[in-house]
Amino acid sequence: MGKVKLRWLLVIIFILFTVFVWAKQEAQDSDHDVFARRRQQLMEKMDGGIAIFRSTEDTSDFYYLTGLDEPNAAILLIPGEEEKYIMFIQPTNPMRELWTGEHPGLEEAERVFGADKAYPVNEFDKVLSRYLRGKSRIYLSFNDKELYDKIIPMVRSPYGSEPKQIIDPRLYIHEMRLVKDEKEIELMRKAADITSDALIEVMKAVKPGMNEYEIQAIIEYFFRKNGAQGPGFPSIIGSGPNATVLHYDANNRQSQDRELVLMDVGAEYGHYKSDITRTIPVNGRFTRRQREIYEVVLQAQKEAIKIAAPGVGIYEINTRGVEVIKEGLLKLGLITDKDSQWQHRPWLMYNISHWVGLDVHDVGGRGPDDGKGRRLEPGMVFTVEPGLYIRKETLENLPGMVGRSGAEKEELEDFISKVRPAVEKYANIGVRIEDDILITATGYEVISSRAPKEIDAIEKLMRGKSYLKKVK
Ligand SMILES: [Mn+2]
Repeated sequence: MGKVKLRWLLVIIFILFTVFVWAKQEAQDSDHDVFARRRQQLMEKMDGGIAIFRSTEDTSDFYYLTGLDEPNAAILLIPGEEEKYIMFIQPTNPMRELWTGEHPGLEEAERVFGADKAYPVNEFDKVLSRYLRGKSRIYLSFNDKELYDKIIPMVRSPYGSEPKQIIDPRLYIHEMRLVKDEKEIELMRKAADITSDALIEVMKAVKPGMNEYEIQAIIEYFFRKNGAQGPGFPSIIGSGPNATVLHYDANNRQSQDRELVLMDVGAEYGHYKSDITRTIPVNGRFTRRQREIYEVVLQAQKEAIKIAAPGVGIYEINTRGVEVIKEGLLKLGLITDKDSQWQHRPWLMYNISHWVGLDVHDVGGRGPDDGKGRRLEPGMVFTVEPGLYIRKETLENLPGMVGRSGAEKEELEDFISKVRPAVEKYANIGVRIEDDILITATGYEVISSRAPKEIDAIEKLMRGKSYLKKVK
């Protein structure tokens, strides 16, 4: 190769390298712009003063504002000041990193995370009391009791500048977290895709005799194989009677032929959670009774999702789901009166929706107690997860369960004797179907729709091949 050619080659390599470094820097910058925008938005809502957050408490709020995932860090936000973003972080320490790996330090706090000034976290108390002086409003989470106890003596005399107000900033942050931006939606889609794919794989692999923890291991293997950090919450794998236990997570029972297995799982991707439930027959075929219960739950779930749109209240989703559940229960003989306020409650005892995001039960609250609740807006993400849980013992416990609804003793006894045959028939059947719904400008999108939930689709998938079936 001639000298000239070599020179050109070097020039080209240099240009490519420069572009690569620049693109990488750009990507990092835009990632951190999101967090800077959120801090700015919060500071605009603050009425002067100073806000204090620690990563040890309200971890998701802390991450939402900083993009920093460190167990021992804190920040101050001081709108109107020259230095308005102060970060406290563990300084880098080569000896410690030998054990724990690399961590961002003071330099990264400013360069990468955009702090105007960074201090070692062990100087927090000393430095904080200086920044507190003369501030009439302090924003701090009432959830962080330790910080609260620390602040009160600091702001008392002798400085003579006791704050006029202490305000919980979660009010503002949770309102912001409720509506997801494009980047968040992208991460949530990815989390839902990974979870759906894991459910597809496990449907192919499940067979009678498989232990609940084995099913859990398969799902979580596919979570990590496909790039998730892992499960975003403890996986619930309930076979047979365990499917009727809402938050069962012992996951150590061996499944039996002709049983259902309920899998309530969710991968975490880039700090965002998904939350999907599928209920399948371990041998690949629903029995007639399982099918009857399943179809009621599926119908209720689909009907409830169908009404989702901007302006609809989150409670209305629940009301619609419960309405369909009641119609089904009446047909199956599990209730005697469709208009009863309490009869369905032994079989479905919770509200069928919650927000999802950085937390699996995400913040934001259910809104006004006006029968409609929080009105949906584009960018909100929530679950729709009706279920039916038929336990024989429930009839025995019924007086306690519906006691507060005001049903009379005779009314209860009459109900129990009338539904007992149906309860015996469907005993130990537990079904829950859960998807993650994103509200769009015109309606909704089921972001977990990739995981099949129709009976035919599940049975077809379960007849498919899985290399995991060969493993003894
Ligand atoms: Mn859920």
